Amino acid sequence: MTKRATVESTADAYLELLVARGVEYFFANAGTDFAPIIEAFAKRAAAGQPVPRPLTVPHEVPAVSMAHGYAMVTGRPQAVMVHVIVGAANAIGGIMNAARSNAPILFTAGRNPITETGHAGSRDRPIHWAQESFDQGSLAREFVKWDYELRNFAQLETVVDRALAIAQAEPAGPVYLTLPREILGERQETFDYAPTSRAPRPTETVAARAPIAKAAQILAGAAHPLIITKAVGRDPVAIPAMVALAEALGAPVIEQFHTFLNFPQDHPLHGGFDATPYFGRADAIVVVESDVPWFPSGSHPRPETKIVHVAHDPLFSRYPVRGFEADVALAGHPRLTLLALADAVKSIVDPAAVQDRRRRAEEEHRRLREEWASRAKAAARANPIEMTWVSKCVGDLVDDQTIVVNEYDLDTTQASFTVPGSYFASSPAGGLGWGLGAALGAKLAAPDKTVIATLGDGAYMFGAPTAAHWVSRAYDLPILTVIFNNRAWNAVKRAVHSFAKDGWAARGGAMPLTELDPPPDYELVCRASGGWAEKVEDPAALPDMLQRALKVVREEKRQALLNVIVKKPA
Ligand SMILES: Cc1ncc(C[n+]2csc(CCOP(=O)(O)OP(=O)(O)O)c2C)c(N)n1
Repeated sequence: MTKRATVESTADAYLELLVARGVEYFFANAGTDFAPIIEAFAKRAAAGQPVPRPLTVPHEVPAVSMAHGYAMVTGRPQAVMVHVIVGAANAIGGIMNAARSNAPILFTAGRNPITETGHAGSRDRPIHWAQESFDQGSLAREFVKWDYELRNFAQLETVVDRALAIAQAEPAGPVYLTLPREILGERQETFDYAPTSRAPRPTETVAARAPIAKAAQILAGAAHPLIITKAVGRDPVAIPAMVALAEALGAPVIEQFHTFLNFPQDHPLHGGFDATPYFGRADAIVVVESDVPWFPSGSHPRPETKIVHVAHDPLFSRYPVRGFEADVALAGHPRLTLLALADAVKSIVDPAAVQDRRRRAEEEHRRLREEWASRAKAAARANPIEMTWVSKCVGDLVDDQTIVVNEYDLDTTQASFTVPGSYFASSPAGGLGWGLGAALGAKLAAPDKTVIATLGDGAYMFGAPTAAHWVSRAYDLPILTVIFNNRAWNAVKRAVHSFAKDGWAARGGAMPLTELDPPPDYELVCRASGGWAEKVEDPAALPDMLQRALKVVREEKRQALLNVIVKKPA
């Protein structure tokens, strides 16, 4: 059974279809290629027809990051549209982030008209010659799961449904659809389409019984099993399955380089964020959704340690080189794999050994918390403010209605994230500028939650803050931004220290190419878009300032920003 809609153009039909497919938002950074789309939005508004809500985002980095933020909270892809090749080029850092974080996005760009005359959408601007490229899809191709150019009206439904289905199929990720202006602008009268997508939706998968049993044998037979994870929490429902496996084994769970909340931090088997101290003893390790569980050139497991990988794609096949070895690799939905493993382990493991391990893991859990608390205590009065103290003060604000989007500097030892979907960190791709947009997208997805973006001053600047604060005000998305302002790119400095310990750069004064002094008054950037924003230099004032900022966000529903001046790294 099909549905028939009266439409004026392909663009009109496209919007009709996006709504029918549940796409709620259309994050856009427009150009001349948008003319048929803008006309269709206006026509549908005048006719009272539904549309995905159009949001103007005046820079492509936050535009893509907003769709990323929305997808990481809801799991659902939204549409992003940017201006031909130049908009796509600006957006691609964000697409790389989304690809490596498995965030589904329908990424689209107009395609420059190819006809010089003869169509409603033919070239009529000087840029229409220089903005054509030989292969526009190639700009994004390596970092999307699929790309295509819409060739004609007849294929609209098939192409959009295929794009959305591929984006969401695991491992999820962005897809790229280019939309030629002539096609979008073509006159149409009716559009017949199926009310719901009939594109194949691959079902959840789990490894066969034999490899699960083999992995369970390895784990149940180990004296010191260990679980390392980075991103299994992308699926919040997988977290109870992680708990089930950890409890079945009595094994500590380490969130190493984590980009999601993967295991409740207050669970006694949460073993912290650094696996190094465990490697000497671990005789079996389960690596769960982790592209980089350790550094082969740094601290790593003993060669005889048995390794089990659990992931949608344990090969991380989109990475050119990744040499982490495995004795058993269990592909499929980690939630199902972990539950199956937990069941298999329970039936064969020695309960006394589990009890014993659990007792030791709990002791270590307590010891670590004491160590982290004393670190915060020591930092509390330090002036200039220390990063640890900012982390502790922000950490104290986290409740079960908070989402933190962390691009760089929040130290999670100083917080206690326990609710699935409450913590998100930068993509493994590390394209800076993600945090501000992702926090706005998260707020759009979870309007009743308090969203806090914790950003380095570097990360803040990469996030096109003028555009992001504008979006926050224009679309009523009040978030709290906390800038950890060390007036430097410390990550780059750290890389230099590790590359050339005590070398020229480390011994000299100001390290070239890593300094951000003199710092702008970032609070003024937020105030320029109607936000409440202050600079904080006194460590004792920080908790109160954070409370005031939260009040602004929660009660006045206005964005807030704290520019926290912290100790400058060497
Ligand atoms: C788009 C992009 N450009 C450059 C880099 C390289 N880079 C990695 S970390 C970093 C500095 C981050 O600075 P900041 O956010 O202030 O945090 P800090 O390192 O000072 O803690 C830079 C420039 C990057 N990751 N992404």
